[in-house]
Amino acid sequence: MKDRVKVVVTGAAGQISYSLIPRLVDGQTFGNKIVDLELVEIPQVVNKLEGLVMELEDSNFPHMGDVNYTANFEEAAKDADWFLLVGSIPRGIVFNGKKIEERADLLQINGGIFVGQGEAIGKYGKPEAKILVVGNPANTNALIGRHAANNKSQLWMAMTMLDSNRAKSMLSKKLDTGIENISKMIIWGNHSPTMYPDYENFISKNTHGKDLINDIDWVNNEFLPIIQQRGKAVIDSRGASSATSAAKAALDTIVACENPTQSGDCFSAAVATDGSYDLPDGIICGMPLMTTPDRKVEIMRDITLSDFAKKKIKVSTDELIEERAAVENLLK
Ligand code: NAX
Repeated sequence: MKDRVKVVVTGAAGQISYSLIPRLVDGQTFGNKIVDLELVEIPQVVNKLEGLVMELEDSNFPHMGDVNYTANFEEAAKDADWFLLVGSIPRGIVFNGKKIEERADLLQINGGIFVGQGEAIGKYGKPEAKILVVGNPANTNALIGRHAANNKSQLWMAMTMLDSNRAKSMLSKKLDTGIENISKMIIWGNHSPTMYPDYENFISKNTHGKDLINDIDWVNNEFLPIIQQRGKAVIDSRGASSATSAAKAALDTIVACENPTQSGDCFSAAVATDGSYDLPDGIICGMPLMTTPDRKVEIMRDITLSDFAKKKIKVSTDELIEERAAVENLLK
C-alpha cells in the first residue's frame, strides 16, 4: 500500500491555489505518496470549491486521494501533515464596512485569522506537521500562528522561496548561466521590500557570489531593489499579484523539506529565530535551511555574513520587530 500525506490548503478558491492545488496531486511534489486534500475557504465562497473539486476529479491524477472542501478549519486540520496557509484578506478590500488600506489594519485582521488557525493546528495537526504561511504579512502571520499553536514539534515557516527563485533567475542572467547552476540562494529577513537576498553566499559552479559579482553598483541599484520590489512589478503589469510563481515556490518549499538537501546547498524560508547569526529572539526570519537525511529541517549555521549583509539584515529584522509590536495583543 502506498504512503499517504494529508495536506490542508486555505484560500483554496484564490488565484495562487488554482495553480498550486493540482500540482500537489500530480505525483511530483510528494513523489509516490497518495495525497489527501482538505481545501478551506471562508463561508461566503466555500461553495465555489465544488467546481474546483470537479476539475480535480476530471484531471486524471493517479496520486489524488480523498478530497474535501470546508469552511471549518478545525475539522480540516485533523491529523494533517502539511498546512499551506495561503488564505488572507488582501489590502484594499472592504472588511466589516471599512476599506483596509493601512498595514496596521492588515496585520490585525490577518493576524486574527492566524490565532484561530494556529490553535487548531497545535491541537489537531500531526505532531511533526509542517506549516507554510504564504498569506501576507507572511512572517508575522506565522509568528502569531506558531504562538497560538504552542506545539514546538511542529515546524512553522513563512514563504521566501519565491524571492529566492526570483534572485536565482536574475543572477543566472547576470552570469549568463543556467538557473540550475545557482545554488545556496539565501533570503534573509522579512518577506517584504526590506528582505536581503544574499549575493555573497550563493554558489555557482563551485564559486561563491562574492567572487563572481564584483559590481556593487549593480547590487545596490539593480539586484536588490528589483528583487525586493518584484512583487509590486508583477502587480503593476498583471493587475493581480504573482500567482503561478508563488504556487511553484510553495511546491519547491515542500520538495525541499521532504527530501534531504544536497551537500553544499541550502534553501530559503523564514523560521523562528534561535540565536543563530545574532538575530533577535522572537521573530520569524528568513534564514538558510537544510533538510537532514532523516528529514529534519534545520537552520544552516555556518554562513559568513559581511558587514554589508549584517546592516541590510538589521533593517529587515527591525521591521519584523515593529510588526510584532503591532500585533502584541495577538501574542498573549
Ligand atoms: P486571492 O485573493 O486570490 O485568494 C485569497 C483567498 O483566501 C480568497 O479566496 C479568500 O476568500 C481566502 N481567505 C481569506 N481568509 C481566509 C480564511 N480565514 N480561511 C480560508 N481562506 C481565506 O489571493 P492570492 O493571490 O491567492 O494570494 C494569497 C496570499 O498570498 C495574499 O496574502 C498574497 O499577498 C500572498 N502572497 C505571498 C507571497 C509570498 O511569497 N509569501 C507571494 C504571492 C502573494 O502575494
